[in-house]
Amino acid sequence: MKALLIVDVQNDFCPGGALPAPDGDQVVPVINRIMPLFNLVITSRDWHPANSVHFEKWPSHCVAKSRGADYHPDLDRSQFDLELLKGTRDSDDGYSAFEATNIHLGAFLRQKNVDQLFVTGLTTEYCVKNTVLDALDYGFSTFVVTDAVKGVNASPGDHEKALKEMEEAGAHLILSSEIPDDTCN
Ligand code: VGL
Ligand code: ZN
Repeated sequence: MKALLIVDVQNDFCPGGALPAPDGDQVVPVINRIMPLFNLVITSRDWHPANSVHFEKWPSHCVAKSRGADYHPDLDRSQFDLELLKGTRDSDDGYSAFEATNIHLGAFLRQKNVDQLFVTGLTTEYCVKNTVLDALDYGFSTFVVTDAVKGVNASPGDHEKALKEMEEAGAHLILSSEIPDDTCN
């Protein structure tokens, strides 16, 4: 069975937010369109305490319960099956959805017999990449939906470089239009 993972589509990673991917909001209509192709939809959110060593590296962002930590307002929440929270401690971890602290994602996916994981969201170089590399380590067949991920691009080309790293690690790069519809809904 296949599952969709939506990483950190939060206000702070979108234009106007604290740590924006310049085109971050553009993933929202793509993700809304593909959600019906999945029987299992999982989201993650960066969910930091107000004081965290994480903010020695980054501007303050996605503080738990703040507006910046909310999902982008246009993201369709009606099909979410599981919501993960990560980066919840005073530490610099939580880049990967597999580090969520409210549920063990790897064990959950195995229990649900997920073998193919389709990853979307923000941001390509950090949380998407770390999530995809962990998914590969867990042995999941892992797909990066390239028109549904966006990077911060602090240096031009960072997004493409991260896509290449994920592909070299064994991830499949696909377009949203190539995802099979086998849900029998
Ligand atoms: C992220 C930097 C710091 C991300 C989170 O979601 O990609 N990036 N915290
Ligand atoms: Zn963060």
